[in-house]
Amino acid sequence: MDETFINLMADLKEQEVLGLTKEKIARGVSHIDILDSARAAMEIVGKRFETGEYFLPDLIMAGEILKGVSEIVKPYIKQEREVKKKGRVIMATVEGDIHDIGKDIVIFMLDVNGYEVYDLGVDVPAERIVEKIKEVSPQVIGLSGFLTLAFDAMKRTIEEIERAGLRDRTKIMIGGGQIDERVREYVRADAYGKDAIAAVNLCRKWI
Ligand code: B12
Repeated sequence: MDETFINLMADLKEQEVLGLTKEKIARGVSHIDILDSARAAMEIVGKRFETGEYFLPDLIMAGEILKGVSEIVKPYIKQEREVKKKGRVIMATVEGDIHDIGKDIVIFMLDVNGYEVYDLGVDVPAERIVEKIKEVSPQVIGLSGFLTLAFDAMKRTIEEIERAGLRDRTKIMIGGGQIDERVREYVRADAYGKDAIAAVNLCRKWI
């Protein structure tokens, strides 16, 4: 891992981080190395947010930088992993909820761990998720939500999946700020994951 990179990213120096990422790729530095550093930086950002040193716009900025880094690095990962994708995962923030930083971190982690992720975005109605399941037959569906309001949207989504007769073919994991085991029971998902690492572990277990 590269301390300079980690510190620049934790300090939210977007241009420097993106420049350094391109420079590393050009020098042939492994994408695993770059992404490990990015992950370490995001951990620092999370801690600074918890302790009140960072505020909401900083979090959004960090999410943007992470997106930028992964966009630069992704084409190189795809080349290496095209033939050996481990499985298909649909990810969405449920209807009525537009929080996507947590979802995008999960997607990023699944992606770099070799899963084919279909990102449906935010405020996604149950019907769109059902359509996408029919289209790509994922092994896992990940529903994200940060609002209390998201509980019912998740419940409805899972009911729609059941109604379409697709529930038995897929595992459903949920996560996001307010989500816990009680919510999992309420919405009848297969598992709750507390963070992106948990999401990767669930996919490993299920696929
Ligand atoms: C950033 C933020 C926003 C940003 C979102 C930007 C974006 N692009 O996402 C903006 C400013 C847009 C926003 C808007 C609103 N927000 Co807001 N927001 C937050 C905040 C501060 C941080 C959330 C976040 O991104 N955290 C960072 C991530 C990385 O944290 P994380 O939870 O550790 O992420 C991990 C897990 O959640 C997990 N995970 C996430 N998804 C999934 C999915 C699966 C399948 C798995 C396994 C795991 C998993 O993995 C992630 C990575 O490790 C929270 C407060 C908080 N402390 O949570 C409020 C918060 C969620 N918001 C809140 C509210 C009320 C709103 C608004 C309604 C405000 C308003 N009046 O307009 C709107 C909602 C609009 C809407 N319809 O959604 C409330 C929700 C309260 C509630 N009980 O419903 C909170 C809790 C703030 C509060 N204390 O009041 N918000």
